Amino acid sequence: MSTKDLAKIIDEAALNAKPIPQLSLENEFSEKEAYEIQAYSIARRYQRGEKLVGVKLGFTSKAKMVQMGVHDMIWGRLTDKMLVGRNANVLVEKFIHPRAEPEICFLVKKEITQEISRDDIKEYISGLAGAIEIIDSRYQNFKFSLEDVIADNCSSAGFVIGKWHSIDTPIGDLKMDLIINGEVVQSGSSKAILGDPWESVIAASRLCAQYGQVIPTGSYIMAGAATSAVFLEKDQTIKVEVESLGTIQFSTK
Ligand code: OOG
Ligand code: MG
Repeated sequence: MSTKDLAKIIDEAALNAKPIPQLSLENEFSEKEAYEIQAYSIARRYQRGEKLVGVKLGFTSKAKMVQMGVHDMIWGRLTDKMLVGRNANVLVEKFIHPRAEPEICFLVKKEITQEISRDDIKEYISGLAGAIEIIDSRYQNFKFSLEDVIADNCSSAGFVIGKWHSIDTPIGDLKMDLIINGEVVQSGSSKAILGDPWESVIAASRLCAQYGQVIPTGSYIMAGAATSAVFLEKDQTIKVEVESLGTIQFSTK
């Protein structure tokens, strides 16, 4: 099957919240082709009127790589349809088997078209916030190869952004807790994200430039989770508490 045909399959699985077998079981495709499938599947979303609002990194922490059995960093695209408002009440049936994870989000001040360095950060980034990502693999049993998950837009399904803070806020080693119905279910540090979440901004700039994806002004960069992700059920309150950055919350129904 062509990468375009595979993109249709993965897009429809997401659209209908119907899990599919791993694409790689019946089709051989490279990492480069996996990104092509992702791009085609997102193009289908754009055709339905969705807009690109940011990019995300995945597997930037050891905890996530170990949980999912993969070995490399990946990136995906975020659209306006995935943005979940703070304190929103989200219908779990919209998803296949959603999980939540604690993240840090950055606000892009100036379009990024090439790899940037630490010295460029002030020019390109205007804010940072605690965040929650909702991931939802379109593959049965949340099981995939690295190529599969890239093709599946890195399981992207939703994200909630907390209040913006100054980029001068130290974020190198902040406690990050994921709390479900009042119980701390995951606890980690922002340090788990590539040793320092700012490294995710650099990595996003490099990877997006490599694949010809501009990171637009006003868009978001999600750094990747600091801890493993946890399955969601209905009637839950999901909170992420990030030291210095406050609490981000939503609920499920
Ligand atoms: C892939 C997405 C990984 C992260 O923050 O590491 C990711 C998955 O775990 O299904 O979003
Ligand atoms: Mg994530």
